[in-house]
Amino acid sequence: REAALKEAAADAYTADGKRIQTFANIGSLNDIELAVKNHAEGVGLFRTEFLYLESDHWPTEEEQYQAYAKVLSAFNGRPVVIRTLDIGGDKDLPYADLPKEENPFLGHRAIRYCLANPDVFKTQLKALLRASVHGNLWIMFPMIENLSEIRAAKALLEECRQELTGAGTEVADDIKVGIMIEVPAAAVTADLLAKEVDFMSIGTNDLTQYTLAADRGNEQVAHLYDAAHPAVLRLVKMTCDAANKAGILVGMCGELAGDVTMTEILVGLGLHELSMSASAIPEVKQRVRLIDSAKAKALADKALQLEDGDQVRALIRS
Ligand code: PYR
Repeated sequence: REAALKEAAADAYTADGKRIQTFANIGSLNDIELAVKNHAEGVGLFRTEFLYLESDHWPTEEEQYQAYAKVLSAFNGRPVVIRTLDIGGDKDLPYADLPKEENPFLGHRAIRYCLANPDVFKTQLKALLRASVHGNLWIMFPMIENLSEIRAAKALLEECRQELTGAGTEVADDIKVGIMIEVPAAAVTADLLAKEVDFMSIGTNDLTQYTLAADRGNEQVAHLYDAAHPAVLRLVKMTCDAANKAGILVGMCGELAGDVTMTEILVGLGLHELSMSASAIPEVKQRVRLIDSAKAKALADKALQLEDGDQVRALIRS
């Protein structure tokens, strides 16, 4: 029993010694406890939306700082990937006065909204920078579609840093900056985007819906929405290849990352980090330890040649 407890607490390596980081997705401050208890090796997606959704006003820099400092401290030097505000799409804010859109998922959401509203964005970025001294902060921009968005977001981040340090506020100097890959265009041009960032994380929920043009909330097309579709897996592979070539970290934080039946294929596609709901971590860690990375790569290569998600799942079962 003691050995089992020790194994649960240990970091995950494949049978042939390749490190696969198993991180937690966190959607509220209450999630921190289970993530720590289940030995998450870090946080791969801290969704900041709850701070905005649970508030009746734009959360202040101080309110945000408290939340970010809390999660950074709880993870004690382990990486904590905090995603900047991802509103729009299916997430509305009463006090934000977002215009009604015909196609909100193709509309003014996430980084697009933040770049157009620099006051909102800078408040969040300053709260993040101030909190950075409490741990190992990685900042992640959502819904990136092109290079100029990354450059504009980084320029605002730098502006915030200058303003804070100019006023004598301490900011960590080793903050990593990355992007989510959830728009097909970003996956296809991942080699270009990789030059501007320290890490990339694939959001398979949005990437799947955009790749297959199937709204994940629409029952009539739910049968088309399948993250195991080889078209999605090929985009994952392109992203991993680009990241590995550029020598940066590549992870996954969509629901696919917590599907233990997919772990071997995901490792075979070249991911370094899988971020999931904390409840899935123990099982995924166990699975990682059984994997031989050469066999996983062969399995992934086979999956990429199949016709649909059902064939991919049949391959896994066999
Ligand atoms: C996605 O998979 O789209 C996320 O935002 C996690």
